[in-house]
Amino acid sequence: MLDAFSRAVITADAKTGTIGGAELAALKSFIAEGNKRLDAVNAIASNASCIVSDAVAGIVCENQGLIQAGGNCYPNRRMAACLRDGEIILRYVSYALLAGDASVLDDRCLNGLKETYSALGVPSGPSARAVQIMKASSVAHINSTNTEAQAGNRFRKMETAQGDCSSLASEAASYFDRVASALS
Ligand SMILES: CCC1=C(C)/C(=C/C2=NC(=C\c3[nH]c(/C=C4\NC(=O)[C@H](C)[C@H]4CC)c(C)c3CCC(=O)O)/C(CCC(=O)O)=C2C)NC1=O
Repeated sequence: MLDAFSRAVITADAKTGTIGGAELAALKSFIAEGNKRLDAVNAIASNASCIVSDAVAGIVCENQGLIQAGGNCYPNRRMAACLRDGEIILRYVSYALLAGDASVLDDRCLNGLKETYSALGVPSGPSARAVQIMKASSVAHINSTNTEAQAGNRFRKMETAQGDCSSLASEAASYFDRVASALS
């Protein structure tokens, strides 16, 4: 498992080089923006059960066959496994965002997941769709653009300093896209 720092080291070592100006500048900004990153991780982690249950409710709403006999969220044992998988995926995305590197997500969550899903008959379309809904919701939480209209009585605004989190939001989005493409 790598993070932004160890990634810079192995990249330099692979070229038998020193860690140069561009890498140091990137790490400097990683540190300078560190509090924002922690807030972004917290925005996901503190809202995880809401983000996951909303995504799974969404795929069931769009595809009711999932909870009927023969569907992969039926019976409750499978629904529970599905919700648990959503939590697992979101947790690894939050680790990747904390580390500033996708390797923890790749190695400990995505490696072999597609094969596991196809062996168990977990459908890839709804899985990828659940990941996309978690992405949209997480990005809204990071950017603080979530609204009462979307969330209803579960609406919750994080008490963070307001600022530009767009690059962290797109970094987080890229980890969700990574999950979706690993499953397809
Ligand atoms: C550390 C990383 C890690 C991951 C990622 C993981 C995933 C994982 N998901 C599984 C099952 C499952 N995953 C789902 C998920 C879904 N079904 C749907 O229709 C939806 C589209 C989707 C939820 C969004 C379901 C229903 C099962 C149970 C399938 C079965 O037993 O028939 C299984 C098989 C074993 C089990 O049931 O626990 C694994 C290994 N386990 C891990 O340890």
